[in-house]
Amino acid sequence: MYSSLYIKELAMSSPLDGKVADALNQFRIELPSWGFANTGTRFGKFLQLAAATTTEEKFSDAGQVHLLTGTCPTIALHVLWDFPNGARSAGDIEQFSKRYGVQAGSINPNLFQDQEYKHGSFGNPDAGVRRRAFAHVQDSVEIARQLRSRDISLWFADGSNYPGTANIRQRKSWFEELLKATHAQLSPGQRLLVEYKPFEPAFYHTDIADWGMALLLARHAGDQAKVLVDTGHHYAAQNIEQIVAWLLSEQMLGGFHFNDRRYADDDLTLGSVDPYQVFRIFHEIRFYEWETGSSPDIAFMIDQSHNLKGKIEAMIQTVKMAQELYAKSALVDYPKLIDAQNKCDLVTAESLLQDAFATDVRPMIREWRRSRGLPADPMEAFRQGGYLERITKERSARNSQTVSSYA
Ligand code: RM4
Ligand code: MN
Ligand code: MN
Repeated sequence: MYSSLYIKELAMSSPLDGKVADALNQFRIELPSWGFANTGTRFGKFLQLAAATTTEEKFSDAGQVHLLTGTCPTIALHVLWDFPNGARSAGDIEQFSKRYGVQAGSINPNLFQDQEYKHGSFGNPDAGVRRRAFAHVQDSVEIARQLRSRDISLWFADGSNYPGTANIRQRKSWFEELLKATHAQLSPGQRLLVEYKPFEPAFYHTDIADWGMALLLARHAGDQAKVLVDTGHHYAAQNIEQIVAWLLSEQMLGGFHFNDRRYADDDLTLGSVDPYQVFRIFHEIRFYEWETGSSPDIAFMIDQSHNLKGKIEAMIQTVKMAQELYAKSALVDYPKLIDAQNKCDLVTAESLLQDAFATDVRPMIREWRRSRGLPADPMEAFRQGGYLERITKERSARNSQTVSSYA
């Protein structure tokens, strides 16, 4: 027999349940193919026997995460790493999508690994290297078209290490020219996402160092270009949600690369260091949607490579955390918030965010999962499911042969 108090609590919690369920029904987050392969730090790799060694295995692992969470229908692909035969690999990718139930998501050209790019790609003083970089981006747009992928996501390692060694204005104009030329290659439904990063691997200047530079370049390129915010690509203490609010109001927010960090671009698990930061970002997005009645097209993506945690577990943990924080952000009472803001009632306004953040949404999420035929606890289901044991057996020989040294 339920006590009347319990029944009262249930009835009181139902509007919250509805808000959480609506938020989770909307929420999708893209997995990075590179997050399933062996990666490391610049000092070396710690090899995992279960890590994916082929593009097909990356699809298989991403398929597991989607199967258990129902929230990750797409996988971001890196052209150099996932398309060994360039555009000709697109057919294989389509097969993998069918086999493993995840579609190709954003397409990421690689403009930083080849020897030619030692001094940059779009910003390289050598016109031949710039042409080569542009040709690679053109191929990437073509790959995206073949796979019906909407977003081409550009991150540049371009920059310089010492004052006076690069003509910053000249490089800016090369970027303007080539991003515009890239935009001209897009089909109507496609988008160009421009990512920024203040340092690393270049340590004196990077050509697209912050959101303002990315915004100017995207505007110059054309209507289908938007800014991509990688949460790890900011100086410590920077107010990322303010950047998000500004990009929303300029209708220039294209997507996110989510990860957490303690110091710089650490690529740690989302929400592991500062979950309130991510909650505040989600809040700005939902508040904007509520106030304007619009639903901006924002690609939520994970950009994390875990070299210590098990890769699939770390992704499941990330997706669970992302869902929790997104669901919490759906609990902010906007009419009350606007009223408190207008009256300059600081404590009430701030508390509305804090109360939503403090709500334990996990029981509601478990309920939502059950209602969708998903395991109530995807991590537990993964640990019980036997997938990890199977892939460890299948892949360990190949993984133990991989070179792990840094130099
Ligand atoms: C960069 C950036 C890019 C990612 C590369 C591998 O720091 O975050 O998005 O593709 O790393
Ligand atoms: Mn990124
Ligand atoms: Mn990064």
